[in-house]
Amino acid sequence: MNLLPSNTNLAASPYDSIMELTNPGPGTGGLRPRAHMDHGLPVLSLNGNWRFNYSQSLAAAPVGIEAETFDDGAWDTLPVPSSWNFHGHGAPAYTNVQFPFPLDPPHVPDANPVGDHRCLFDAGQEFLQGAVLRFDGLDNAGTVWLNGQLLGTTRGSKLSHEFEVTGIVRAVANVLVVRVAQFSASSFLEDQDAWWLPGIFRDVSLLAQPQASFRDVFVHAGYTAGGSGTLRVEIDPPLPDVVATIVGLGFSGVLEFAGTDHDEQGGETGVSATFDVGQVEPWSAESPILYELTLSTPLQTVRLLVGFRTITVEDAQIKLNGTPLLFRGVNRHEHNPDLGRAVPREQMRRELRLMKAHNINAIRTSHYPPHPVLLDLADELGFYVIDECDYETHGFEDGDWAGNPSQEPQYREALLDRMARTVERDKNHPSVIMWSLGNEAGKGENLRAMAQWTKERDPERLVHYEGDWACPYVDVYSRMYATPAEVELIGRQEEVPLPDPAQDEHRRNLPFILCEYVHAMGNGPGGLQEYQDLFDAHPRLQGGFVWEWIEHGIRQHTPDGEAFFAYGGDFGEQVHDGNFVIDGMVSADLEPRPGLLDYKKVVEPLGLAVSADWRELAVHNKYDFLDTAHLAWTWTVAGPEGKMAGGTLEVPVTAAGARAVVELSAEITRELAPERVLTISAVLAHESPWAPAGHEIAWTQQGIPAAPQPQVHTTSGAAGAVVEDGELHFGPATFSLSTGELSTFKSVPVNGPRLTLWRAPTDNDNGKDHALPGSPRTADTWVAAGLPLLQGRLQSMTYDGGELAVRVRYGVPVARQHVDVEYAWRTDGTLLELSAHLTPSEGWGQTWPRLGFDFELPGEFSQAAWTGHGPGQKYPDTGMAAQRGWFSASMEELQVPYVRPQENGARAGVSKLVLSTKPAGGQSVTFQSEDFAFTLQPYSRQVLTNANHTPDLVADGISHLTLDAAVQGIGTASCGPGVLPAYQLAPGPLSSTVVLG
Ligand code: IPT
Repeated sequence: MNLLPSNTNLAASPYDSIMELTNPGPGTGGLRPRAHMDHGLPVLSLNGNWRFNYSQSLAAAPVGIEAETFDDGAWDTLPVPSSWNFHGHGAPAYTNVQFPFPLDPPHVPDANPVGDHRCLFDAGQEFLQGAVLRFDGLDNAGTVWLNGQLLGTTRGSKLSHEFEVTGIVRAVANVLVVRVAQFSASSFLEDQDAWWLPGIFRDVSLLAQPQASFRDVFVHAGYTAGGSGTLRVEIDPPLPDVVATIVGLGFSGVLEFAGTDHDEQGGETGVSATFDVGQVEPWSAESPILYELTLSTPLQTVRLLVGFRTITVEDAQIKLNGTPLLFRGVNRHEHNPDLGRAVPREQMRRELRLMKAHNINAIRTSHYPPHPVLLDLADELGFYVIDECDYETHGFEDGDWAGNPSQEPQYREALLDRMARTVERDKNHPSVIMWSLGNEAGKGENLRAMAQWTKERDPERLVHYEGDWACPYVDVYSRMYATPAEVELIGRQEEVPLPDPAQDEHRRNLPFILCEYVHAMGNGPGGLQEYQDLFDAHPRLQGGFVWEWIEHGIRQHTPDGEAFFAYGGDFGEQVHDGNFVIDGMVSADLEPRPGLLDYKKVVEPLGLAVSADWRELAVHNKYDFLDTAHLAWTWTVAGPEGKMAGGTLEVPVTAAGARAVVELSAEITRELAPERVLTISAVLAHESPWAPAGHEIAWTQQGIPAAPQPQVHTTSGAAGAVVEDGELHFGPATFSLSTGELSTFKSVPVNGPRLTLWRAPTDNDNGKDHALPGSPRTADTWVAAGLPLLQGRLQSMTYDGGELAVRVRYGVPVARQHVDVEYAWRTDGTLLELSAHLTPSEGWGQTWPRLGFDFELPGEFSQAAWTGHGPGQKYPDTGMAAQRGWFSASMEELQVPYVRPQENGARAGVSKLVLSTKPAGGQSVTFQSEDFAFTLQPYSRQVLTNANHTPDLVADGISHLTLDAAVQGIGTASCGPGVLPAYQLAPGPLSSTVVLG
């Protein structure tokens, strides 16, 4: 028996002291952070297939893996970069605010998955004079060995980490070993609202870095009021005889250092004087002009794309080159439905092109710095970027932020390290105009220290942080999900004062942005226009960033191969937040949701309006910098038969911010007639890097496409009512004597109408209105009122020789409240007119989701053609993208495949709907009414209500049609304010007439 020395920790793993998973500090052994750039020296990508071994815990992980001689022959193969959960190892897990492990910092759970990675590579001679190994993203804690030597550890999953490998790397047969633990003390700093996805998910590279080469460059490129560019360059180390050239400006010269800077780690930087490079084209998101700057020595040429721009805060406004900005922004997480956080470059480009094509001009990189390539694209395509540090501690909020790392000294170094890694990596990007300290991390001295460090290092950009509303160390007053009413007060500088007058004075003079607003979860967001109107009205309000850009659905397949998107809880997680991760303007595979189309319309950079007499077009150029010279103009006149006339339009060039009124030609004006709609569009005159020529930027319409309503003249003998074979025959229709409902029309089985007050709750219906703290979920109030269980009881059916009157009382189980409906039917033998008079009893709640009538037709009636708003869906506070006109679509096309199925697809402002069995010709039934909405679905509302994923929506061979006389708005209560009063549907009496033909 061996006696153990006293104090031996029997539970320890031999790797504990190397991996230091409970160390709250930054990683160890790495190099100081620096900019990403084309450094003009050899780079070897180590991306590819590596050897991989997955263990459920450190205790279960193999030992000796770092040895060159370790035999990994039995290991799996894994692509790097990757999120290993997407390659058959472990499972993804989703939580929003809550941590899925005990809140016991800096300790990590024993069930801490470990991924061991091994890669064998040849480097070549060019790396032997000096080299650096770089990881661009490794979630969460890495320990790295090269050729058996420990290099160190990484902390900060979405930040770059570099290790010096000079003297360790060999020309051939290098063995790189990386042990990744899913959780560490730093997991408490990375509580972002996303899947927990471990892995080396960004590039790994080896960079040649000989002694006498640039380690780092910081380019300061400004723009003066006089129109010239200024340049100041910091070079680490301060090498002699560096030639700086900007070919596009005919600028070239040897850099002279006006001084040197020393950092804490002993590094030295040469700082040039600021010099004037002459007249330049400034950079902006609207006109992203970049110049290539080269910095050359005999050994290397560094290439940087430089944009000249100056960002300031003046008059409580953020200004770029002296001009106030308006952010039309989105929050962007990194996600791919098949790969997790390892987002391919082509996807990044596609995402940014899609954003530009939808009039988006700003990105907040929520809540961590993005893949470095994203910022290259943002510079090139033109976006204002709030670059956010990889930092969130939201799960500490419960319990009043006790132990929050923002205030804990033990986390201070790690937080400063994260901030430095963010700033240093991205400091040369003109698109980055603000640094953000992180998201939802409470308050505390560590945040102040991060802000201070940032200001000292980069005084030429702004500092953002939303979590401390007193704004003590930031340049912008930023909030999330504030109501329009509060935003308006802030816009007027009339917000509720802070207790400390000095702090209040400071904040009241800061510009305001909504770093998150209008939660794009499911059907919605409602109420976009109200915010935009405020941004337009008050200069202090500089726009906002929609939460969020992309849904984080994970593509899965049913046993019979049907694809669908999975969300939280679908992978057996014990603790999860369900579909709260599905809240984007585009699906996980980048299909625009209706909310994106609405956003494009609401933020369009032109305010256009045509006068009622079609004689004038008013143009308001809402760009911050661009005139309208890049646009071409088209007009179209449409009617029931489609496009009637159209052409191009001459619109004089209007300067940024200016307004003009253009007289429309007689060719257009003479088209004015009832049942005609004029549409004027501003489109790209030429191809741009993000859209082809002809791409629409903005549009306006004049004219109402209302179909004339048919009159039903009942002449004697046109239609008597007779009872035959147990049914009532009335003109072209038959009715059930037991329900009083229509059973056939024109020999087509048509069942209905049946009053409905229910909709399959949207995610916003399921939310709690932030504006009314303590209020219940709206959908719960509807369920409590029994709306899903509404049932009719036929009270009477009478025929007076002209009119058939059917009285039905609709009630709900348990309760007394009810709605009485009198259906009055008339016919001229061909047409059938229905007037419904509805009288609710006392005792209903505040709102109803809808007031509609259900019909069922055979499933072959699957083609809709309508007059009204389209082609997309529209609810009272959404659907700004829907135009007025004449549209058609199949039943399938009418559905919006929300990941968690819910009410969708209503077409509004409709005056005529034709349902047919074929796109053209075939049997048809027509519904006409002054102004209604319709939904047409291949499954019942109950199926839609109960579905959790799209494969649950199984067609039942029936066309389920609902005609709505009124609809409740959508709002954005899934996170934010609910439906604004103007869009709420209060229970009340109503009369409505529809003619079937
Ligand atoms: C806000 C978070 O900042 C964001 O990351 C996301 O979770 C969003 O909510 C909802 O999807 S915080 C919220 C509690 C106001």
